[in-house]
Amino acid sequence: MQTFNWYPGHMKKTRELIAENLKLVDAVVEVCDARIPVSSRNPILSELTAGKTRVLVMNKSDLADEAATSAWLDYFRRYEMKDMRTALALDSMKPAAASVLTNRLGKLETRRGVLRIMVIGIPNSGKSTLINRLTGRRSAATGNRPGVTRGKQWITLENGMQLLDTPGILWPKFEDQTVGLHLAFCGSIPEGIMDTEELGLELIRFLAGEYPEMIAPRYGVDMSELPDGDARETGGALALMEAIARKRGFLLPGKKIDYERTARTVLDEFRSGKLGRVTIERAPEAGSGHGSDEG
Ligand SMILES: Nc1nc2c(ncn2[C@@H]2O[C@H](COP(=O)(O)OP(=O)(O)OP(=O)(O)O)[C@@H](O)[C@H]2O)c(=O)[nH]1
Ligand SMILES: [Mg+2]
Repeated sequence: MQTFNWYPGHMKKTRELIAENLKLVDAVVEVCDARIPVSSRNPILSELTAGKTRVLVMNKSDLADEAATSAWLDYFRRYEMKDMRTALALDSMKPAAASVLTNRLGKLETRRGVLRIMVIGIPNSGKSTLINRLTGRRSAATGNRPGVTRGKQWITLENGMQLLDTPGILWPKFEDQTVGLHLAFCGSIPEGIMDTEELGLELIRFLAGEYPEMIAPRYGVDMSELPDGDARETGGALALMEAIARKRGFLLPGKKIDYERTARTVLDEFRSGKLGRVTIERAPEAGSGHGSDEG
């Protein structure tokens, strides 16, 4: 695995922006990605907002495994309720997300008459989409790539509640390369930081191990006929990737495999949910205590 890092200057600025504005708000809504509840939670943000009332939103729950999401909600409620008021799963693409969140936020207390909330999280987790869902219009710019929001933006809801949208931030050093890999799978690290072919291969390897019943029929591949055995190993995953390419006709002149196109297709189909609901990181088993379990 290549090593890579992602912490451009604007993320350092955002960190300062969050620190400066924290005293103005009653609570913080942290938006993470329900498919990767470990890697999509920025430890810097947890540190910065310690002591503040926090609401955790597991967003993009429409793309995640439902049972895995419930297990995570249980876990968060059990182990992280110190200053976290609540954890909830949302699909910000659906109108219902608005009332679910405003009901919860409406229960928070404010010292100023109007409730002020800061929305924070990693890039591409859906912060601006969620804010637009609450306002019912396109108040904040959104996009299918990380780094869309570039500065702070206050938005006022009809009920008077004020929301502060912030740019998504990562942290300077990933403690573990799988964190970077999972963030890249879910599109929270810009294209080009990681090699697309390698990223696609790693995703295929993960899916072959955890969701074989999903990937094999989707691409019409019979896993037992793969020449290189276990698709959970790199050689086997490469054979699966090549089988997918042949099935889809992703070939270059001379019948060479178009790895780049195959990788991009599997990544896109995973990210958009066409492959089905996938949770990459599972909650630790109840009773196993704290700590994270990279799935
Ligand atoms: N399927 C699904 N897609 C979502 C959901 N929420 C947001 N998206 C999509 O995720 C992408 C990123 O959304 P944004 O709202 O721009 O994300 P952001 O967190 O504001 O990103 P930055 O401003 O870059 O930090 C967009 O393509 C949204 O349509 C969700 O709940 N489900
Ligand atoms: Mg945004």
